[in-house]
Amino acid sequence: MHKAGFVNIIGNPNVGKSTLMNAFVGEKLSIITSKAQTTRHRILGIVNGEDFQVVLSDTPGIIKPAYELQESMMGFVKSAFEDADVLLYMVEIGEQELKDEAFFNKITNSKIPVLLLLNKIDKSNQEQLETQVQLWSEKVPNAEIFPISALEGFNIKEVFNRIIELLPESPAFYPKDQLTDKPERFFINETIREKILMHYKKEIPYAVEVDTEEFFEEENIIRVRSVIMVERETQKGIIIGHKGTALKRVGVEARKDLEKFFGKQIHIELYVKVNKNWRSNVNQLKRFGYNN
Ligand code: GDP
Ligand code: K
Ligand code: MG
Repeated sequence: MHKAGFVNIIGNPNVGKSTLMNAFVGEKLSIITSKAQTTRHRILGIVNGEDFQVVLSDTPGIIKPAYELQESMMGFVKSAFEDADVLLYMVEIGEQELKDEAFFNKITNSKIPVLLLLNKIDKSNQEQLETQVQLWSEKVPNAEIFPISALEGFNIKEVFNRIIELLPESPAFYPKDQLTDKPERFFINETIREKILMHYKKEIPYAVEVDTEEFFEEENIIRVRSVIMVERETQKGIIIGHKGTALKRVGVEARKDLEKFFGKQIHIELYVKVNKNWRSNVNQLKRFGYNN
């Protein structure tokens, strides 16, 4: 018998959704930083076995949209409710507030099985853990609760086994050697964006989008040319930095990660361009893959 289905990870920003998805897939498909809104898209990660295929989807954290880009990000979250066989609702130890009541009601009224993953238990003690498990079992009575550490891989296997049990009998949806639905360029864009999130402060990370305009794969090397889009001239100066050192660091760190990801040498050419208000411009957003 072969099982296959869709498993969607939802929850507040920064609880560890992308960390979990990468842990399941065993590859860094989703970028991870300590900043909210690191994940902007819905990203599929596929785990293949002889008699199963689990199609996970990582989504942006649940927020109240303030501009067009965020509207689109929440569209990805909404669709995650609609096509799942199993919902993974992730919360973190110490989390109290539910940022969006409507989403929370969808979870508690879900007809789809819900696994509530209480993450980051590596940061808690036994007493705190027991209190939190009690709390969440009252808040979401329809869920099965798994205390986990996505970062350390604790209890991950148990969650995975339960997912497989819950999946319907079905042939695979994607070829068995496929890991994701996203093209190579997407991972280049995202890796560069991760480095920007890590190294620049305040509004810079949120004003940035990356677009890989050229991608040439040769036998021993991949050559790419990517543009970093910002909204204002001053932001361009900050991204580049004194004598270009700041931008250079982004390029060097992204290259190291991407060489691991592709298993090949990579040459990245980076440049910065001002593109006013791309976050509010529907046509620009479509171009960057936010149409959903
Ligand atoms: P997302 O916004 O829900 O996708 O969260 P991320 O996966 O980007 O993680 C947000 C932050 O929490 C990052 O700094 C992670 O390293 C950290 N994190 C994720 N899982 C764990 C965990 O199990 N334990 C601890 N201590 N930190 C974690
Ligand atoms: K994050
Ligand atoms: Mg994320």
